[in-house]
Amino acid sequence: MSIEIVDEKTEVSGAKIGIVVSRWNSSITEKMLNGALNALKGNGIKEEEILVVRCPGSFEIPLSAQHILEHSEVEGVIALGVVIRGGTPHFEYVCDAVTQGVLELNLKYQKPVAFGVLTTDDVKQALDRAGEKGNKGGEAALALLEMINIKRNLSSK
Ligand code: DLZ
Repeated sequence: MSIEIVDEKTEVSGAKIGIVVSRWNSSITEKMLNGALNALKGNGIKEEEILVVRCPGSFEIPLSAQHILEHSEVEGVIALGVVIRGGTPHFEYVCDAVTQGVLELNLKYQKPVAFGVLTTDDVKQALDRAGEKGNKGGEAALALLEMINIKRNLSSK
């Protein structure tokens, strides 16, 4: 008997990918978008296979991602946003809404929607996670590619 291992592989070819990026805190979300694009292109995704949709704020991310899933042929979506506690009186509500919304899309469409939404105490923390000390947009892109590979692998059985 042999053990089959389906593990982290991020190289993907021929996959259309959607990215929804919030314009709120756009100087930070655009850095995350660059991180995501670099990670995709570095792992076999061609520019013409990437669809980028910008939306007003993180609250609008789930519906925007749903539109992408409904109206395009993507294999998955990367959700990018930044919610900063200090500047957001209803921080918990926005965070809960986007987190729950993204989770529901994953299960409803059975396609990965990677969660690249920063929820931070201040701008400094957000900047650190958007390029100064790693890039969560790039990390979300790699998570998405891994999930696409898991699905491809298991659906081919
Ligand atoms: C209104 C608002 C506030 C105060 N803060 C943020 C934030 O830190 N990050 C973010 O992505 N969006 C924020 N928004 C906008 C909401 O997400 C949403 O776009 C508006 O409430 C309109 O529905």
